[in-house]
Amino acid sequence: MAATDVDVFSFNTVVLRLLPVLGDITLQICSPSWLSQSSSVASFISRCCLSAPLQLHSLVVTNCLSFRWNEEKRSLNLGGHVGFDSLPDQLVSKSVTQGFCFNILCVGETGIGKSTLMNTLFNTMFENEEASHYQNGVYLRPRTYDLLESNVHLKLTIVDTVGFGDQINKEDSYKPIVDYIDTQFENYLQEELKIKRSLFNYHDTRIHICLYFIAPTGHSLKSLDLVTMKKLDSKVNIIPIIAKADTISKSELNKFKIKIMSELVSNGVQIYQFPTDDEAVSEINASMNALLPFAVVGSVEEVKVGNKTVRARQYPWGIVQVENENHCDFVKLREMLIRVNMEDLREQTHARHYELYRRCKLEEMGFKDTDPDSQPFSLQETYEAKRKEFLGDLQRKEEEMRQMFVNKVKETEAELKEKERELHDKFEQLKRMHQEEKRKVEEKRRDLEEEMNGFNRKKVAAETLSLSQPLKKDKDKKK
Ligand SMILES: Nc1nc2c(ncn2[C@@H]2O[C@H](COP(=O)(O)OP(=O)(O)O)[C@@H](O)[C@H]2O)c(=O)[nH]1
Ligand SMILES: [Mg+2]
Repeated sequence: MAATDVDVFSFNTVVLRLLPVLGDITLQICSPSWLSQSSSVASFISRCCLSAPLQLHSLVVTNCLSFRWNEEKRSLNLGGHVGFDSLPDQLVSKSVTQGFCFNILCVGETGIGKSTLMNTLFNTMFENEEASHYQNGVYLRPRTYDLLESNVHLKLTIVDTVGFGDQINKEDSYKPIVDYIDTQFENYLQEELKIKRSLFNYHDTRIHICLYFIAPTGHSLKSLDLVTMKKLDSKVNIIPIIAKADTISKSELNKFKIKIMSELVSNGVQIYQFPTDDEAVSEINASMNALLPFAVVGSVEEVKVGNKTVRARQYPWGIVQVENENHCDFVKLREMLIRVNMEDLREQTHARHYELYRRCKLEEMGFKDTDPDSQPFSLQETYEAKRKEFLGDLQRKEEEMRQMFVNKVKETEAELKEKERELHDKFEQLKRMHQEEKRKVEEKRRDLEEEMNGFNRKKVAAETLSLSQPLKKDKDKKK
Protein backbone atom coordinates (compact mmCIF):
# COMPACT_ATOMS: atom_id res chain seq x y z
CA MET A 1 0.00 0.00 0.00
CA ALA A 2 1.16 3.54 -0.64
CA ALA A 3 1.82 5.90 2.25
CA THR A 4 -1.28 7.92 1.47
CA ASP A 5 -3.49 4.83 1.43
CA VAL A 6 -2.62 3.81 4.96
CA ASP A 7 -5.85 3.65 6.85
CA VAL A 8 -5.21 2.51 10.37
CA PHE A 9 -8.90 2.40 11.18
CA SER A 10 -9.85 -0.02 8.41
CA PHE A 11 -6.68 -2.03 9.16
CA ASN A 12 -7.83 -2.36 12.75
CA THR A 13 -11.43 -3.23 12.00
CA VAL A 14 -10.55 -6.01 9.55
CA VAL A 15 -7.28 -7.36 10.84
CA LEU A 16 -7.98 -7.08 14.53
CA ARG A 17 -10.98 -9.36 14.22
CA LEU A 18 -8.78 -12.05 12.74
CA LEU A 19 -5.76 -11.61 14.97
CA PRO A 20 -7.10 -13.05 18.24
CA VAL A 21 -8.10 -16.12 16.25
CA LEU A 22 -4.96 -16.43 14.14
CA GLY A 23 -2.43 -15.36 16.79
CA ASP A 24 -0.30 -13.48 14.28
CA ILE A 25 -0.65 -11.97 10.87
CA THR A 26 1.64 -10.76 8.12
CA LEU A 27 0.89 -7.79 5.90
CA GLN A 28 2.21 -7.75 2.37
CA ILE A 29 3.25 -4.20 1.43
CA CYS A 30 2.72 -3.65 -2.28
CA SER A 31 4.82 -0.55 -2.61
CA PRO A 32 8.49 -1.22 -1.84
CA SER A 33 9.27 2.49 -2.10
CA TRP A 34 6.87 3.19 0.77
CA LEU A 35 8.57 0.52 2.84
CA SER A 36 11.94 2.12 2.26
CA GLN A 37 10.71 5.41 3.80
CA SER A 38 11.39 4.42 7.37
CA SER A 39 9.51 7.42 8.83
CA SER A 40 6.20 6.50 7.17
CA VAL A 41 6.60 2.85 8.20
CA ALA A 42 7.37 3.83 11.78
CA SER A 43 4.36 6.12 12.03
CA PHE A 44 2.07 3.46 10.56
CA ILE A 45 3.33 0.84 12.99
CA SER A 46 3.04 3.08 16.03
CA ARG A 47 -0.50 4.11 15.09
CA CYS A 48 -1.54 0.47 14.62
CA CYS A 49 0.07 -0.70 17.83
CA LEU A 50 -1.26 2.20 19.87
CA SER A 51 -4.81 1.68 18.80
CA ALA A 52 -4.87 -2.06 19.59
CA PRO A 53 -3.07 -4.61 21.78
CA LEU A 54 -0.70 -5.43 18.97
CA GLN A 55 2.99 -6.15 18.98
CA LEU A 56 5.20 -5.79 15.95
CA HIS A 57 6.65 -9.25 15.64
CA SER A 58 9.08 -8.72 12.82
CA LEU A 59 9.77 -6.21 10.12
CA VAL A 60 10.99 -8.25 7.26
CA VAL A 61 12.81 -6.78 4.29
CA THR A 62 10.62 -8.73 1.88
CA ASN A 63 7.81 -6.14 1.93
CA CYS A 64 6.13 -7.72 4.92
CA LEU A 65 5.08 -6.44 8.31
CA SER A 66 4.31 -9.14 10.79
CA PHE A 67 2.08 -8.44 13.82
CA ARG A 68 1.29 -10.55 16.82
CA TRP A 69 -1.70 -10.27 19.15
CA ASN A 70 -0.42 -9.14 22.53
CA GLU A 71 -3.48 -8.86 24.64
CA GLU A 72 -3.03 -9.02 28.42
CA LYS A 73 -4.74 -11.98 30.12
CA ARG A 74 -8.01 -10.95 31.71
CA SER A 75 -8.52 -12.39 35.19
CA LEU A 76 -12.01 -13.15 36.44
CA ASN A 77 -13.27 -14.27 39.82
CA LEU A 78 -15.47 -17.36 39.78
CA GLY A 79 -18.83 -17.27 41.53
CA GLY A 80 -18.52 -20.81 42.88
CA HIS A 81 -16.69 -24.13 42.51
CA VAL A 82 -16.33 -25.23 38.89
CA GLY A 83 -14.01 -28.18 39.28
CA PHE A 84 -10.99 -27.61 37.02
CA ASP A 85 -8.81 -27.61 40.14
CA SER A 86 -8.95 -31.40 39.83
CA LEU A 87 -6.89 -31.24 36.64
CA PRO A 88 -3.59 -32.21 38.38
CA ASP A 89 -5.36 -35.17 40.02
CA GLN A 90 -6.74 -36.23 36.63
CA LEU A 91 -3.21 -36.09 35.22
CA VAL A 92 -1.79 -38.14 38.10
CA SER A 93 -4.54 -40.74 37.77
CA LYS A 94 -3.99 -41.01 34.00
CA SER A 95 -0.22 -41.33 34.39
CA VAL A 96 -0.55 -43.97 37.11
CA THR A 97 -2.88 -46.02 34.92
CA GLN A 98 -0.57 -45.72 31.94
CA GLY A 99 2.57 -46.52 33.92
CA PHE A 100 6.05 -45.18 33.32
CA CYS A 101 9.13 -46.15 31.38
CA PHE A 102 12.64 -45.67 32.64
CA ASN A 103 15.71 -46.83 30.80
CA ILE A 104 19.17 -47.06 32.31
CA LEU A 105 22.34 -47.64 30.35
CA CYS A 106 25.26 -49.04 32.37
CA VAL A 107 28.61 -48.38 30.74
CA GLY A 108 31.69 -49.88 32.33
CA GLU A 109 34.28 -52.62 32.08
CA THR A 110 33.31 -56.23 32.65
CA GLY A 111 33.42 -57.04 36.36
CA ILE A 112 33.32 -53.42 37.55
CA GLY A 113 30.06 -54.05 39.44
CA LYS A 114 27.29 -52.94 37.06
CA SER A 115 24.91 -55.84 37.62
CA THR A 116 25.47 -55.81 41.39
CA LEU A 117 24.70 -52.09 41.56
CA MET A 118 21.47 -52.49 39.59
CA ASN A 119 20.36 -55.27 41.93
CA THR A 120 21.22 -53.10 44.92
CA LEU A 121 19.49 -50.02 43.47
CA PHE A 122 16.16 -51.73 42.82
CA ASN A 123 16.50 -54.14 45.76
CA THR A 124 15.84 -57.18 43.61
CA MET A 125 17.75 -59.84 41.71
CA PHE A 126 17.69 -59.16 37.98
CA GLU A 127 18.83 -62.03 35.80
CA ASN A 128 22.58 -61.68 35.52
CA GLU A 129 24.77 -63.50 33.12
CA GLU A 130 28.40 -63.18 33.99
CA ALA A 131 30.10 -61.86 30.84
CA SER A 132 33.39 -63.31 29.71
CA HIS A 133 36.42 -61.11 29.15
CA TYR A 134 37.02 -62.56 25.69
CA GLN A 135 34.35 -60.85 23.58
CA ASN A 136 35.44 -59.83 20.08
CA GLY A 137 33.62 -56.54 20.40
CA VAL A 138 31.17 -54.56 22.49
CA TYR A 139 27.46 -55.29 22.23
CA LEU A 140 24.49 -53.91 24.11
CA ARG A 141 22.07 -56.20 25.91
CA PRO A 142 18.77 -54.63 26.92
CA ARG A 143 16.50 -56.37 29.42
CA THR A 144 13.07 -55.04 30.30
CA TYR A 145 11.28 -55.70 33.59
CA ASP A 146 7.85 -54.72 34.89
CA LEU A 147 8.13 -53.39 38.41
CA LEU A 148 5.27 -52.44 40.72
CA GLU A 149 5.55 -50.20 43.76
CA SER A 150 2.42 -48.87 45.54
CA ASN A 151 0.24 -49.29 42.45
CA VAL A 152 2.75 -47.49 40.22
CA HIS A 153 3.89 -49.55 37.26
CA LEU A 154 7.42 -48.99 36.04
CA LYS A 155 8.67 -50.55 32.85
CA LEU A 156 12.39 -50.60 33.58
CA THR A 157 14.95 -51.37 30.90
CA ILE A 158 18.52 -51.98 31.93
CA VAL A 159 20.99 -51.95 29.08
CA ASP A 160 24.34 -53.60 29.71
CA THR A 161 27.48 -52.94 27.67
CA VAL A 162 28.82 -56.46 27.30
CA GLY A 163 32.53 -56.72 26.54
CA PHE A 164 33.26 -53.02 27.12
CA GLY A 165 36.96 -52.46 27.77
CA ASP A 166 37.93 -56.07 27.06
CA GLN A 167 39.52 -55.64 23.65
CA ILE A 168 43.17 -54.81 22.98
CA ASN A 169 42.14 -52.16 20.47
CA LYS A 170 39.46 -50.09 22.21
CA GLU A 171 39.27 -47.40 19.51
CA ASP A 172 35.74 -48.27 18.37
CA SER A 173 34.32 -49.38 21.74
CA TYR A 174 32.03 -46.33 21.95
CA LYS A 175 30.43 -46.93 18.53
CA PRO A 176 27.93 -49.69 19.44
CA ILE A 177 26.79 -47.54 22.38
CA VAL A 178 26.25 -44.44 20.21
CA ASP A 179 24.48 -46.58 17.58
CA TYR A 180 22.18 -48.11 20.18
CA ILE A 181 21.17 -44.69 21.58
CA ASP A 182 20.59 -43.32 18.06
CA THR A 183 18.51 -46.36 17.09
CA GLN A 184 16.17 -45.76 20.03
CA PHE A 185 15.80 -42.10 19.00
CA GLU A 186 15.21 -43.16 15.41
CA ASN A 187 12.50 -45.64 16.44
CA TYR A 188 10.72 -42.91 18.38
CA LEU A 189 11.03 -40.45 15.49
CA GLN A 190 9.62 -43.01 13.07
CA GLU A 191 6.67 -43.54 15.39
CA GLU A 192 6.15 -39.77 15.60
CA LEU A 193 6.24 -39.43 11.82
CA LYS A 194 3.68 -42.19 11.26
CA ILE A 195 0.25 -41.11 10.04
CA LYS A 196 -1.40 -43.37 12.62
CA ARG A 197 0.71 -42.73 15.70
CA SER A 198 0.30 -44.61 18.94
CA LEU A 199 2.72 -42.77 21.18
CA PHE A 200 0.49 -43.15 24.23
CA ASN A 201 1.16 -46.89 24.43
CA TYR A 202 4.51 -46.83 22.65
CA HIS A 203 7.29 -48.60 24.52
CA ASP A 204 9.76 -45.77 24.78
CA THR A 205 13.24 -47.28 24.79
CA ARG A 206 15.18 -44.02 24.66
CA ILE A 207 17.95 -44.02 27.25
CA HIS A 208 17.12 -41.69 30.16
CA ILE A 209 20.33 -42.08 32.08
CA CYS A 210 23.80 -43.40 31.42
CA LEU A 211 25.58 -44.53 34.56
CA TYR A 212 29.25 -44.41 33.65
CA PHE A 213 31.25 -46.72 35.92
CA ILE A 214 34.78 -45.46 36.62
CA ALA A 215 37.35 -47.90 37.96
CA PRO A 216 38.58 -46.95 41.46
CA THR A 217 42.20 -46.55 40.37
CA GLY A 218 42.85 -43.33 42.31
CA HIS A 219 44.90 -42.10 39.35
CA SER A 220 42.98 -40.46 36.56
CA LEU A 221 40.37 -41.27 33.94
CA LYS A 222 41.38 -43.70 31.23
CA SER A 223 41.36 -42.38 27.69
CA LEU A 224 38.60 -44.89 26.90
CA ASP A 225 36.44 -43.23 29.59
CA LEU A 226 37.07 -39.74 28.26
CA VAL A 227 36.49 -40.66 24.62
CA THR A 228 33.30 -42.59 25.39
CA MET A 229 31.81 -39.91 27.64
CA LYS A 230 32.68 -37.21 25.09
CA LYS A 231 30.91 -39.14 22.33
CA LEU A 232 27.84 -39.71 24.51
CA ASP A 233 27.37 -36.39 26.26
CA SER A 234 25.18 -34.79 23.59
CA LYS A 235 23.00 -37.88 23.33
CA VAL A 236 22.29 -38.93 26.88
CA ASN A 237 22.32 -37.72 30.50
CA ILE A 238 25.60 -39.00 31.96
CA ILE A 239 26.14 -39.55 35.67
CA PRO A 240 29.69 -40.70 36.36
CA ILE A 241 30.12 -42.99 39.36
CA ILE A 242 33.20 -44.43 40.98
CA ALA A 243 32.54 -48.16 41.27
CA LYS A 244 33.72 -50.42 44.11
CA ALA A 245 34.43 -47.37 46.25
CA ASP A 246 35.23 -49.66 49.20
CA THR A 247 38.55 -50.47 47.56
CA ILE A 248 39.91 -46.94 47.79
CA SER A 249 40.81 -44.98 50.92
CA LYS A 250 38.82 -41.90 51.97
CA SER A 251 41.57 -39.34 51.31
CA GLU A 252 42.47 -40.94 47.97
CA LEU A 253 38.78 -40.95 47.03
CA ASN A 254 38.42 -37.21 47.63
CA LYS A 255 41.49 -36.46 45.53
CA PHE A 256 40.26 -38.86 42.84
CA LYS A 257 36.86 -37.15 42.68
CA ILE A 258 38.49 -33.72 42.22
CA LYS A 259 40.82 -35.12 39.55
CA ILE A 260 37.96 -36.73 37.63
CA MET A 261 35.88 -33.55 37.64
CA SER A 262 38.81 -31.40 36.49
CA GLU A 263 39.59 -33.86 33.70
CA LEU A 264 35.97 -33.87 32.57
CA VAL A 265 35.91 -30.07 32.54
CA SER A 266 39.24 -29.72 30.72
CA ASN A 267 38.11 -32.20 28.07
CA GLY A 268 34.74 -30.47 27.63
CA VAL A 269 32.67 -33.46 28.74
CA GLN A 270 29.16 -32.34 29.75
CA ILE A 271 27.74 -34.50 32.51
CA TYR A 272 24.17 -34.34 33.78
CA GLN A 273 23.55 -31.63 36.38
CA PHE A 274 20.71 -32.11 38.83
CA PRO A 275 18.27 -29.25 38.10
CA THR A 276 18.29 -26.30 40.46
CA ASP A 277 15.41 -24.30 38.97
CA ASP A 278 12.69 -26.00 41.02
CA GLU A 279 12.65 -24.39 44.47
CA ALA A 280 11.52 -27.57 46.20
CA VAL A 281 14.66 -29.48 45.23
CA SER A 282 17.12 -26.77 44.23
CA GLU A 283 19.02 -26.87 47.51
CA ILE A 284 19.50 -30.63 47.68
CA ASN A 285 20.27 -30.83 43.95
CA ALA A 286 22.87 -28.05 44.15
CA SER A 287 24.60 -29.77 47.07
CA MET A 288 24.57 -33.11 45.23
CA ASN A 289 26.00 -31.56 42.07
CA ALA A 290 29.02 -30.62 44.15
CA LEU A 291 29.48 -34.25 45.26
CA LEU A 292 29.71 -35.75 41.78
CA PRO A 293 30.99 -38.29 40.83
CA PHE A 294 29.27 -40.47 43.42
CA ALA A 295 31.43 -43.20 44.92
CA VAL A 296 29.26 -46.29 45.27
CA VAL A 297 29.39 -49.76 46.69
CA GLY A 298 27.03 -52.50 45.56
CA SER A 299 25.98 -55.63 47.40
CA VAL A 300 22.93 -57.81 47.79
CA GLU A 301 24.43 -59.68 50.71
CA GLU A 302 22.54 -59.17 53.96
CA VAL A 303 24.63 -58.76 57.11
CA LYS A 304 23.51 -58.34 60.71
CA VAL A 305 24.82 -55.13 62.27
CA GLY A 306 23.69 -54.78 65.86
CA ASN A 307 20.05 -55.79 65.77
CA LYS A 308 19.50 -54.62 62.19
CA THR A 309 19.99 -56.52 58.95
CA VAL A 310 21.63 -54.37 56.30
CA ARG A 311 23.04 -54.83 52.84
CA ALA A 312 26.79 -54.76 53.14
CA ARG A 313 30.12 -56.19 52.08
CA GLN A 314 31.87 -58.08 54.80
CA TYR A 315 35.67 -58.07 55.10
CA PRO A 316 38.02 -59.62 57.67
CA TRP A 317 38.65 -56.15 59.05
CA GLY A 318 35.08 -54.84 59.04
CA ILE A 319 31.82 -54.25 57.23
CA VAL A 320 31.05 -51.76 54.46
CA GLN A 321 27.37 -50.85 54.63
CA VAL A 322 25.87 -49.95 51.27
CA GLU A 323 23.24 -47.63 52.73
CA ASN A 324 25.49 -45.92 55.25
CA GLU A 325 26.28 -42.43 54.00
CA ASN A 326 29.57 -42.42 55.90
CA HIS A 327 30.68 -45.47 53.96
CA CYS A 328 29.67 -44.52 50.39
CA ASP A 329 27.39 -42.37 48.21
CA PHE A 330 24.95 -45.16 47.26
CA VAL A 331 22.01 -43.54 49.10
CA LYS A 332 22.76 -40.21 47.42
CA LEU A 333 22.76 -41.86 44.01
CA ARG A 334 19.45 -43.64 44.69
CA GLU A 335 17.91 -40.45 46.06
CA MET A 336 18.99 -38.35 43.09
CA LEU A 337 18.33 -40.92 40.39
CA ILE A 338 15.05 -42.41 41.51
CA ARG A 339 13.40 -40.37 44.20
CA VAL A 340 14.12 -36.77 43.16
CA ASN A 341 15.13 -36.48 39.53
CA MET A 342 13.66 -39.43 37.64
CA GLU A 343 11.09 -37.22 35.90
CA ASP A 344 13.69 -34.57 35.07
CA LEU A 345 15.89 -37.25 33.49
CA ARG A 346 12.96 -38.38 31.36
CA GLU A 347 12.13 -34.80 30.44
CA GLN A 348 15.74 -33.88 29.60
CA THR A 349 15.98 -36.93 27.38
CA HIS A 350 12.91 -35.85 25.43
CA ALA A 351 13.39 -32.08 25.42
CA ARG A 352 17.16 -31.91 24.98
CA HIS A 353 18.75 -35.04 23.59
CA TYR A 354 15.89 -36.34 21.47
CA GLU A 355 15.10 -32.82 20.25
CA LEU A 356 18.71 -32.43 19.07
CA TYR A 357 18.60 -35.79 17.29
CA ARG A 358 15.24 -34.95 15.71
CA ARG A 359 16.41 -31.50 14.56
CA CYS A 360 19.61 -32.84 12.97
CA LYS A 361 17.72 -35.70 11.33
CA LEU A 362 14.97 -33.49 9.90
CA GLU A 363 17.52 -30.91 8.70
CA GLU A 364 19.46 -33.74 7.08
CA MET A 365 16.24 -34.72 5.32
CA GLY A 366 15.87 -31.13 4.06
CA PHE A 367 13.21 -29.79 6.42
CA LYS A 368 13.56 -26.23 7.72
CA ASP A 369 11.48 -23.87 9.83
CA THR A 370 12.24 -20.76 7.79
CA ASP A 371 13.40 -20.15 4.24
CA PRO A 372 16.43 -17.91 3.43
CA ASP A 373 14.13 -14.85 3.72
CA SER A 374 13.14 -15.85 7.27
CA GLN A 375 9.64 -16.71 6.10
CA PRO A 376 7.99 -19.75 7.64
CA PHE A 377 8.75 -22.81 5.61
CA SER A 378 5.74 -24.94 4.92
CA LEU A 379 5.92 -28.71 5.16
CA GLN A 380 4.01 -28.95 1.90
CA GLU A 381 6.62 -26.81 0.11
CA THR A 382 9.46 -28.83 1.60
CA TYR A 383 7.77 -32.01 0.54
CA GLU A 384 7.19 -30.67 -2.97
CA ALA A 385 10.81 -29.45 -3.22
CA LYS A 386 12.11 -32.80 -1.97
CA ARG A 387 9.81 -34.66 -4.33
CA LYS A 388 11.01 -32.56 -7.25
CA GLU A 389 14.62 -33.12 -6.22
CA PHE A 390 13.99 -36.83 -5.87
CA LEU A 391 12.23 -37.08 -9.24
CA GLY A 392 15.05 -35.07 -10.86
CA ASP A 393 17.57 -37.44 -9.30
CA LEU A 394 15.57 -40.42 -10.47
CA GLN A 395 15.34 -39.03 -14.00
CA ARG A 396 19.07 -38.30 -14.04
CA LYS A 397 19.86 -41.80 -12.83
CA GLU A 398 17.46 -43.28 -15.37
CA GLU A 399 19.14 -41.27 -18.13
CA GLU A 400 22.58 -42.39 -16.89
CA MET A 401 21.48 -46.01 -16.86
CA ARG A 402 19.95 -45.72 -20.32
CA GLN A 403 23.16 -44.13 -21.61
CA MET A 404 25.17 -46.87 -19.94
CA PHE A 405 22.96 -49.50 -21.54
CA VAL A 406 23.27 -47.91 -24.98
CA ASN A 407 27.06 -47.70 -24.59
CA LYS A 408 27.20 -51.31 -23.48
CA VAL A 409 25.11 -52.41 -26.46
CA LYS A 410 27.33 -50.37 -28.79
CA GLU A 411 30.45 -51.89 -27.27
CA THR A 412 29.07 -55.42 -27.59
CA GLU A 413 27.99 -54.70 -31.16
CA ALA A 414 31.47 -53.43 -32.03
CA GLU A 415 33.03 -56.49 -30.40
CA LEU A 416 30.73 -58.80 -32.35
CA LYS A 417 31.52 -56.98 -35.60
CA GLU A 418 35.24 -57.25 -34.88
CA LYS A 419 34.87 -60.98 -34.22
CA GLU A 420 32.84 -61.40 -37.42
CA ARG A 421 35.53 -59.58 -39.40
CA GLU A 422 38.24 -61.75 -37.84
CA LEU A 423 36.27 -64.89 -38.73
CA HIS A 424 35.74 -63.63 -42.25
CA ASP A 425 39.49 -62.94 -42.67
CA LYS A 426 40.29 -66.37 -41.34
CA PHE A 427 37.80 -67.92 -43.72
CA GLU A 428 39.32 -66.03 -46.67
CA GLN A 429 42.81 -67.06 -45.64
CA LEU A 430 41.75 -70.71 -45.35
CA LYS A 431 40.02 -70.46 -48.69
CA ARG A 432 43.18 -69.08 -50.27
CA MET A 433 45.26 -71.82 -48.66
CA HIS A 434 42.83 -74.41 -49.90
CA GLN A 435 42.99 -73.07 -53.46
CA GLU A 436 46.78 -73.00 -53.34
CA GLU A 437 46.83 -76.61 -52.14
CA LYS A 438 44.39 -77.55 -54.82
CA ARG A 439 46.53 -75.87 -57.48
CA LYS A 440 49.64 -77.65 -56.27
CA VAL A 441 47.86 -81.03 -56.25
CA GLU A 442 46.62 -80.31 -59.78
CA GLU A 443 50.14 -79.46 -60.92
CA LYS A 444 51.48 -82.63 -59.36
CA ARG A 445 48.72 -84.62 -61.01
CA ARG A 446 49.61 -83.10 -64.38
CA ASP A 447 53.32 -83.84 -63.86
CA LEU A 448 52.49 -87.39 -62.92
CA GLU A 449 50.30 -87.80 -65.99
CA GLU A 450 53.04 -86.43 -68.21
CA GLU A 451 55.52 -88.76 -66.57
CA MET A 452 53.12 -91.65 -67.08
CA ASN A 453 52.62 -90.73 -70.73
CA GLY A 454 56.39 -90.52 -71.29
CA PHE A 455 56.83 -93.84 -69.59
CA ASN A 456 54.11 -95.41 -71.73
CA ARG A 457 55.66 -94.00 -74.89
CA LYS A 458 59.05 -95.39 -73.89
CA LYS A 459 57.47 -98.73 -73.09
CA VAL A 460 55.79 -98.94 -76.50
CA ALA A 461 59.06 -97.99 -78.25
CA ALA A 462 60.90 -100.63 -76.29
CA GLU A 463 58.39 -103.29 -77.17
CA THR A 464 58.50 -102.37 -80.86
CA LEU A 465 62.24 -102.53 -80.73
CA SER A 466 62.32 -105.96 -79.10
CA LEU A 467 59.93 -107.41 -81.76
CA SER A 468 62.02 -106.21 -84.73
CA GLN A 469 65.36 -107.59 -83.38
CA PRO A 470 64.71 -111.46 -83.83
CA LEU A 471 63.69 -111.02 -87.53
CA LYS A 472 66.99 -109.38 -88.32
CA LYS A 473 68.96 -112.22 -86.61
CA ASP A 474 67.09 -114.89 -88.68
CA LYS A 475 67.94 -113.10 -91.93
CA ASP A 476 71.60 -112.95 -90.97
CA LYS A 477 71.70 -116.77 -90.30
CA LYS A 478 70.16 -117.58 -93.71
CA LYS A 479 72.84 -115.68 -95.46
N1 LIG B 1 34.64 -54.69 46.40
C1 LIG B 1 33.54 -54.60 45.67
N2 LIG B 1 33.19 -55.59 44.84
C2 LIG B 1 32.06 -55.48 44.12
C3 LIG B 1 31.23 -54.36 44.21
N3 LIG B 1 30.18 -54.52 43.36
C4 LIG B 1 30.34 -55.72 42.78
N4 LIG B 1 31.45 -56.30 43.25
C5 LIG B 1 31.97 -57.60 42.87
O1 LIG B 1 32.55 -57.52 41.57
C6 LIG B 1 32.32 -58.72 40.85
C7 LIG B 1 31.68 -58.40 39.49
O2 LIG B 1 30.48 -57.76 39.70
P1 LIG B 1 29.34 -57.69 38.59
O3 LIG B 1 28.23 -56.91 39.17
O4 LIG B 1 29.03 -59.03 38.05
O5 LIG B 1 30.09 -56.85 37.45
P2 LIG B 1 29.64 -56.50 35.95
O6 LIG B 1 30.36 -57.43 35.03
O7 LIG B 1 30.08 -55.10 35.75
O8 LIG B 1 28.17 -56.67 35.89
C8 LIG B 1 31.44 -59.59 41.74
O9 LIG B 1 32.26 -60.51 42.39
C9 LIG B 1 30.86 -58.62 42.73
O10 LIG B 1 30.59 -59.22 43.98
C10 LIG B 1 31.64 -53.31 45.08
O11 LIG B 1 31.00 -52.29 45.21
N5 LIG B 1 32.80 -53.49 45.79
MG1 LIG C 1 27.03 -57.86 34.59
